[in-house]
Amino acid sequence: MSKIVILTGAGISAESGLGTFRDEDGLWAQHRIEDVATPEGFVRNPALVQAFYNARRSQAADARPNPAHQALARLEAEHDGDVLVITQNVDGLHEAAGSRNVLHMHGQLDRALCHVCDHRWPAPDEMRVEDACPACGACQTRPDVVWFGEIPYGMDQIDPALAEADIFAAIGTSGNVYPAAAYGQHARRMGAHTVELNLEVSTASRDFEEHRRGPASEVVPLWVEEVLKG
Ligand code: BJW
Repeated sequence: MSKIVILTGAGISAESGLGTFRDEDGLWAQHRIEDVATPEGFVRNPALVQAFYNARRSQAADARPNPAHQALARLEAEHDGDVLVITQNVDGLHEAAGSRNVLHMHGQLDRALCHVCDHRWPAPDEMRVEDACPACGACQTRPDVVWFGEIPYGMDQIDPALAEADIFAAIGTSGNVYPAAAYGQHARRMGAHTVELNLEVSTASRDFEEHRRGPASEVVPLWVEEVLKG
């Protein structure tokens, strides 16, 4: 039974209407990373950070999965083996499409985290600076997302999954952010067949043996069809 590991990035959700980070009109063209995606930025101006994530939570709540998310859910349902989706995305579109084996390595918009006691709970639609943690009462609650300088989630599951993968595919990610940017190279060294599906050449393209260029909603369903046919 073959094992398939898939890394997804913002590009897979772009056709669902959610902005990417580093494309020309992406989030980092409108917001400074240091202000909204670092623990230091949160300490400096928590209201700005909460407003940034409240707006994204609201957009994500309105978004619907596209054919790429749906194709990965079909792959999990129909493949005679393991399928793990490691997503860098904080939206819930893989789950909305029906994927069950999903690891959110950069956290989730619909979860809240207490900066003081590490308690986690479902985030309200609007998080506010003055919200108290339901466990310890401290007023330092934040979105449960992984900022620069923080350790991503699931590292203990990801390394063995990459080592055991027969196929590793990266979809819609620019290869600029570590550790995810090194997964193609790592999986290939460990013996996986590596495929990149992206609109364009990425920083990590050279680490992949096979490339499928085009919008995720078109190239992912075609690739899934081929994998299922064997
Ligand atoms: C389409 C498409 C369509 C468009 N169809 N494709 C120096 C050297 C090396 C590393 C470091 C360094 N200095 C610091 C570091 C580490 C740092 C890092 O990588 N920095 C880089 C800037 C160099 N990393 C970290 O700090 C991480 N932690 C860490 O390393 O801890 C240490 C440790 C690790 C492991 C074990 C033990 C210790 C944490 C990184 C956290 C990143 N957080 C963010 C924000 C999350 C919350 C939120 O969403 O706001 O994660 S930043 C942002 O970038 C977000 C994304 O998940 C991440 C990746 O972006 P992604 O998904 O690739 O999006 P884009 O926009 O970049 O690319 C979109 C792609 O889609 C493009 O290629 C398009 O072509 C394509 N596309 N439309 C198909 N329709």
